[in-house]
Amino acid sequence: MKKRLLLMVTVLLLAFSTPSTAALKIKLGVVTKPGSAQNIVAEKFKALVEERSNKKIRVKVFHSASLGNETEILQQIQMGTIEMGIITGGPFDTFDPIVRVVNYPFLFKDNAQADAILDGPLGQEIFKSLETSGFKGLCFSENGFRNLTNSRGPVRTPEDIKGLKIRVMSSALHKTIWQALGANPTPMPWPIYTELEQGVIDGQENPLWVMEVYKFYEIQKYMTLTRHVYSPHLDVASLGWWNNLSSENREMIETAMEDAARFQRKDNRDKDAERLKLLEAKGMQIEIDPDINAFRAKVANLKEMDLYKAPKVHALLIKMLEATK
Ligand code: EAX
Repeated sequence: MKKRLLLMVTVLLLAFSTPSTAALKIKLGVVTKPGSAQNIVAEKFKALVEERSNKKIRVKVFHSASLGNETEILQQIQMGTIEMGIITGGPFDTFDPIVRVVNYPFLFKDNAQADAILDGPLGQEIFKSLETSGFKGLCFSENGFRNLTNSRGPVRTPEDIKGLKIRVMSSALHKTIWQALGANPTPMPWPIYTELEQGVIDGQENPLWVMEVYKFYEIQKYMTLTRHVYSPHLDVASLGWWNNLSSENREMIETAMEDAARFQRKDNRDKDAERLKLLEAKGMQIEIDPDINAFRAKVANLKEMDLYKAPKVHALLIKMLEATK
């Protein structure tokens, strides 16, 4: 008898303790594999937001392009079939050319300057603009400063990259930069190991972590620390979905993403010195002191190009160039 009573009480308790609202489920897309910069942000965000919400918010990270390439992930976020993404600045610029402003060559001097500007009002102007195309920008995490690698020969000056077949991100800006530098660029979505291995392309450009995590040292003998573009990720949500969230959930998601981004930027930077040593030990020949002024001169007139012609894009570029002088 006692046992049956206990059972009934337990059943009742369980029935009434079931949360009245089901957990909020978030699908988050990244194009890279575990251990990559994007995945470190995504996993940290998941851990923080699930813990802080007592699992009332649940995040499923779809990695390694299982939801498509970055352009396709962005399209699905626009439609609202995916809630969030950690997406590299490059492919973003076809959705809103204002993103070209952050990818402007040789814009930021160093990490501290990039953080101060992207976390400040100029970064917010980019996110404000993105609302027009259906994205809610939460914050910036980072890929990092991009460097050139190739399998053809050492590169110290723009002369050395004449005709070099290089892969660039799906971005008109990145294609234009490499054309201006004298290379022969082809836009392709990530990943690109096979194309490099088979010699469809001679080179590519990415931050140091990529050469390590994707083992490019196996197939790219030469690296040049060009640091030609500071490459952020835009950590975004679907605007329609975002607008329907409770303010409590928005607050929780936004602060968790900001904390994840800060954590990842530091993590990425802390590891760079070791990465250089590792890549050298793996046999890469690294040019640490290229003729940056010669590279700069080749892209000096980019700001006058059509890429930056839209009035709001041009206005922000001018402010950004002023702020980074
Ligand atoms: O993070 O496509 C690219 O070159 C990106 O930098 C890639 O997602 C690696």
